[in-house]
Amino acid sequence: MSDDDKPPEIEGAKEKLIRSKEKWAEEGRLLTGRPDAGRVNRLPPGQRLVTNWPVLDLGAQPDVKPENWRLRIMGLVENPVVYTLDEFLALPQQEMVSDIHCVTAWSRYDNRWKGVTAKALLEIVKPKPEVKHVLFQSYDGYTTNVALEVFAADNVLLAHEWEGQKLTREHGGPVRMVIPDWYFWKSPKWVTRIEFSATDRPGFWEVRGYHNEGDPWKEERYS
Ligand SMILES: Nc1nc2c(c(=O)[nH]1)N[C@H]1C(S)=C(S)[C@@H](COP(=O)(O)O)O[C@H]1N2
Ligand SMILES: [Mo]
Repeated sequence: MSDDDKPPEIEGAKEKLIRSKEKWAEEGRLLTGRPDAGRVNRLPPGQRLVTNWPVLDLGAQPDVKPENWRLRIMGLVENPVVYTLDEFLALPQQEMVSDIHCVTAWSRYDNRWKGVTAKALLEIVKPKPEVKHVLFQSYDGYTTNVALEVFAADNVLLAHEWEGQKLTREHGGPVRMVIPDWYFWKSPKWVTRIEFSATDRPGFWEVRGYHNEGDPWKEERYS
């Protein structure tokens, strides 16, 4: 049977199919490796998009003067460090764009952060083989926890700039964590201590009924 013999409507359908597959390829649909890889829908279930940037805290926004800020990275590591802000800003810097998903159901797209990648810090401090968890402590007493592999993701940043401006006090300046793959309660503001540990220690919200992980695509909101 030659091509000319095929009914025209079947030819049309095939074209359509090919075009839709082509579009999938362009969008990278069905690619895995990152939780949001190739997602056509960027908005996780139960979330609504906002264009403002809500502020969430425990009722206090610590006033950490740049000269007083310290970041201590400790626990089961080969090279524990304590950085002043100047020392931290002298580390290799990177810009990254990511979405925020808050467990209170707002999401904010395309936040441009600048800071030091978690990957870079891991290379400096070198966690020991038995490390499985990363525990954070902040200047307001807030704590939270993530698995080592979550901290080690390519898109995790210790940020001191947002949209080209110094990170404001209300959003966690001088320096906050940005862990875009998890709900934002896992991204501590005013961070001052990062501890590498063999055992887990649930943080402020995790002991108050929040999920120990926090994947917005799985709606890991509450435990
Ligand atoms: N130190 C500290 N970090 C924190 C919090 C906090 O209360 N204290 N709140 C968390 C919560 S619940 C959210 S949703 C985000 C809010 O960040 P934003 O205020 O910059 O939007 O910060 C997270 N990090
Ligand atoms: Mo939150």
